Amino acid sequence: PQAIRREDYRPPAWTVPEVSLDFDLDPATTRVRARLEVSRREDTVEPLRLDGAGQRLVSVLVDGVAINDWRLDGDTLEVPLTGDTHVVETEVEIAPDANTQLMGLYASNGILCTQCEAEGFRRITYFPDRPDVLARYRVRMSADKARFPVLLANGDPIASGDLPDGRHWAEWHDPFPKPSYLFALVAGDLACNRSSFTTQSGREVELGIWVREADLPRTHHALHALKLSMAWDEHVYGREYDLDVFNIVAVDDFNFGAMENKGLNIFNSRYVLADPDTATDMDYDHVAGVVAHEYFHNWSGNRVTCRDWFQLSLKEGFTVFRDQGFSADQGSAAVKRIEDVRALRASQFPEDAGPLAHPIRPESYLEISNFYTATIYNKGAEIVRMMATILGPQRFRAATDLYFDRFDGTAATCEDFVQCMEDAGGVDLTQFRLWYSQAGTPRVSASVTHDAGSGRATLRLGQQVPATPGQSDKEPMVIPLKLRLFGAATGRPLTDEQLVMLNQASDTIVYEGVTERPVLSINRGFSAPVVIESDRTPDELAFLSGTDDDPFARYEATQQLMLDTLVAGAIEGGRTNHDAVIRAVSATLSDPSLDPAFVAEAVLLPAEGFIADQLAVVDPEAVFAARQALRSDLARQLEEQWRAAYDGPREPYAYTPRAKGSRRLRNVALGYLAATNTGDAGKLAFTQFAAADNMTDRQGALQVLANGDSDERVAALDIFYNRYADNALVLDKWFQTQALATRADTVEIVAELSRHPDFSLANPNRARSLVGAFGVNQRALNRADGAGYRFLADQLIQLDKLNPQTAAKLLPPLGRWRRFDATRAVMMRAELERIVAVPGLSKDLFEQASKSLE
Ligand code: HT7
Ligand code: ZN
Repeated sequence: PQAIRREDYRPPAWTVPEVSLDFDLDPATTRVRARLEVSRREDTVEPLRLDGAGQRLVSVLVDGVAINDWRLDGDTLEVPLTGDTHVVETEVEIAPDANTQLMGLYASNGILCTQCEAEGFRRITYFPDRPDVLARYRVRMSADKARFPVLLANGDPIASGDLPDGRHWAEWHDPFPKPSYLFALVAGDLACNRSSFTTQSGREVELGIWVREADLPRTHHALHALKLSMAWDEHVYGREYDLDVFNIVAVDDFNFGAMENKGLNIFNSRYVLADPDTATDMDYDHVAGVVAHEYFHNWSGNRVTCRDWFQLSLKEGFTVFRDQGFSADQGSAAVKRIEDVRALRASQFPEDAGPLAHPIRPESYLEISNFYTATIYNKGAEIVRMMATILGPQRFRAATDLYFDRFDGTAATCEDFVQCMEDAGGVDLTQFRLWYSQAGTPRVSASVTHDAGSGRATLRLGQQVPATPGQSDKEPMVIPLKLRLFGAATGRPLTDEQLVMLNQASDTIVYEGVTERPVLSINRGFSAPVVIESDRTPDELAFLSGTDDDPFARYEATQQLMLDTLVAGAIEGGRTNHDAVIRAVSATLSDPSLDPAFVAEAVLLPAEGFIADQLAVVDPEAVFAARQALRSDLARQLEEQWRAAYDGPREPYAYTPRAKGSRRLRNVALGYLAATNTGDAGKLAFTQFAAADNMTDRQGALQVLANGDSDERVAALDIFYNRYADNALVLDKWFQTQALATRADTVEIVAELSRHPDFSLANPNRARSLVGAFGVNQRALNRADGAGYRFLADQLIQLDKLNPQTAAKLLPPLGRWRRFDATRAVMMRAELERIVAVPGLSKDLFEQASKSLE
């Protein structure tokens, strides 16, 4: 396959100001007539080239006359045109029922729906399917009225009516020019939870959440989150909604979380449906976060879109930053920051350190859908966050206002965004731009020395950006570090918090008048997405864990202390001294001033994957053993505190920050109580499981049971399965819980589950719940006999035939072979080679597997 390069970008030869689409909808064969008003850009002599993929071309007309001198170059339709403006009409046939890739127009449980980002529109009709061609769309749909009573598209509804043969039609018009990736239609038997929102300028917007009738009671949280998001974007960014309607449709088969189509968002039902019986607190948070994310795209993505797909982080990084801000404002900002950093470390740091590392603005790709990555999204958000930190809140808001104003209705670049930050912020971001072009997570060294006699403290900082594929030499980055010094003896702050811009390979900062030994609190609030390597002692980390005034830094000190202990344990292969961690956790548990939600995060051990990332050569069994040893020591030595946390005052079920925090801490405590191995752990978990009046408590208990081998394990899994056999989203949890289990026989269990009648690779949620969860289960995937690698590769090869995008997303765990011992590395490479050799392999999976072998 041919690589697409950023440097090859050329503006489109033809623009398409107006499009009319006419869909004769039928799941087996849908007929699409497209009428494109095309306009030649000055001085181009190129023919009109329209992208296509997989459709059957029926006819081509130019200015109302059928032509035969069109040409198909692969999937591209070339139409020779002589004038500067023409009307080009095409008619094609497509087969939604046969579409298992879930790109373009497809069927999901009887609903016809579309997914066009990034390049799905070309699977519907011939079009210049690139984000810098903005057109106004008029859409007419006709369909069988009994099967598809609801017909939705982008923009506002214009007209509808009945047809003689039991069919009906509807017409929609979107007044905002948009790229083809934002096109959407939905046809189905759907019920609507309706409401309205009055914008800040007094316009009434009709809101609708469309689902199957039976799911209506589970739509209230999403609707509420939508209204909160609309108000938040007005309040925080001054952005108002611009159409008369805003619809969200939930579908069960979806390659991603959701899609921000103009006025007609289409969601994976997982991010719409929630009620206490079926959704955990985390599910509720994700629903609100994804609703907000898609809504915020209306400005950061739709009104201002991307010039080309290399600029993807322009909309995704910025929109993640915006949704993170929204979620932080709904509850504890500190806990939200901890969750976001935990997610970054779990998914983006390994990506940045592996064979698929890429900058947030990549230079080339084979298949763009492989670049919807944690780097583009989450690291992209961190880079926007750093600019917000550098500018401060007022200037950052002025810069985003300028950006929306300057680029409204256009397709912009990352450079345009940074230029607005400079223009409105009055700062020079020349060197900062390296964050857009250099991959790899910078490592920052920090050490403080103190001369008690002179009262002088010296902070020495250094940075090193590791080599990544195609980038061996790196320039020093601009790294904004929030830091503060505390007195070790008195616990007093010795300095104010300061923002240090580390922009050279090394730097030194001298503090005078420091009368006691200082302890360094650095990268407070995780001000930069870097790894800090400091020489702080276990005592100093324990001190910060108990006293730092920045909650994130306090969490971080506890984690660093745990991490140092676990790494030592994994390397030494035996018991290391756990005392400092036990003291720090005990102090955190007994500090009444702390929010229980924060305590729950702070006392959790770093994930196995993150511990492994610190090692030169990963020994997964040693990592697992070190983590289990520390976990059971913490469990036994602090048993009374865990029991007190578990038995403490309980909130009745409510989705409030307070009640959520109490459930979270109780579930974490249950996990530790189970790790005491005192025999009654299974009973305690089962009692919670059986008595739970909400999914958070039920699933929390089930995960504890699934990890162990108590008698109650099988009973609980059976009860859970039988209770939720009709609910696909909850059955996903049943599969996922077992795939994540830390048992020695998880590979066998998962292989058995892949043959379960309820398992199917055709549904991405189900595939991710088993195969995706298994891929992040360090112990099971990396089993010494290679059975885990084999299972994963087998599943990916099968999945690729149905849904290449989803298969490609699940491949990266196999690409980490360089991090393991020679035996495992050979086995992982063998599986990658087996994948690459499959005849007819998709471009998606080929790109991921072949790059992983390099
Ligand atoms: N912008 C959306 C991306 C997306 C997507 C990409 C590839 C294949 C399928 C997809 N569905 C949605 C989602 C978002 O970031 O909001
Ligand atoms: Zn997005």
